[in-house]
Amino acid sequence: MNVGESTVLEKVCRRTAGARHITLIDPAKQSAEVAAERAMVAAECGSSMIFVGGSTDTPDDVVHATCTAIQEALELRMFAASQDPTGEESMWDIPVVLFPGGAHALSPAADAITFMMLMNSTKRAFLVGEQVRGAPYLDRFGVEALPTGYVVCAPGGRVGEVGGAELIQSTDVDLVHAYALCAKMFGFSLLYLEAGSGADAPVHPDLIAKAASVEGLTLLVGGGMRTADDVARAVKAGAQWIVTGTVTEDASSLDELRTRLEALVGACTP
Ligand code: 1GP
Repeated sequence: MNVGESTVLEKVCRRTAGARHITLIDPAKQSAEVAAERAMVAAECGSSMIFVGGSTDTPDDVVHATCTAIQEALELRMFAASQDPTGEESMWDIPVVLFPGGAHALSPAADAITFMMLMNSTKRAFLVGEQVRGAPYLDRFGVEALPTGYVVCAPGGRVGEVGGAELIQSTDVDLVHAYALCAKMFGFSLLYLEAGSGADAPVHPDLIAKAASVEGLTLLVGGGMRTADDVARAVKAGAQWIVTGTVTEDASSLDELRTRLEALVGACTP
């Protein structure tokens, strides 16, 4: 699948040039109402997509409530903008995409899902097991699957532990290159290099650059990015989509969140 064949990816790529920013919202970390408020700030600041997920044990009703609250808030903002001659409707026209920890964390209210293989996992469940469990539900929901190779790099955090990942170290450039080639050969659209949520160091730029040298994949990078400099380094190395979550979760107010996200989104287009 290329970008032109996916309505969700096509929408994101039409919206902005250069690298894009994605705001990750973990439904386990706040109420659905607060999640929707945070997502609206993210959209206002220029995030191109909202990922919903992250934790490994969130029940699907919590995920569904969060997706629904975000979609309703986006629709309301879009309607309000359509009634206002100075309103920017397109600002609110962003996809809500599941970023699941497993087959339990699905919702028909999402526009799409990063349908992931944790490629460097040692556990069958994360290679194909959860995917087999989830596929019939996604088929029934009509949620678009975005085939994603997910590769966990050091330090890896909780996803590295729970996922049983053989972590990619910062010097493993040939290995990350092999994973990127493998993702392309499987026909994945996206390749996601993950350092782990809240990581004390983001994915090393050498790994990003080597993965980016494989054409035909959209390269996502996330984990441990907190500052505009972190984002700029990753973008310079070749990251096309930047995912941040913790900076949103630990902002003390919506104003602080706005300041943070404006800086991170700004750094995506140097
Ligand atoms: C986690 O890559 C994402 O899956 C985001 O990480 O929470 O560190 O921003 P942070």
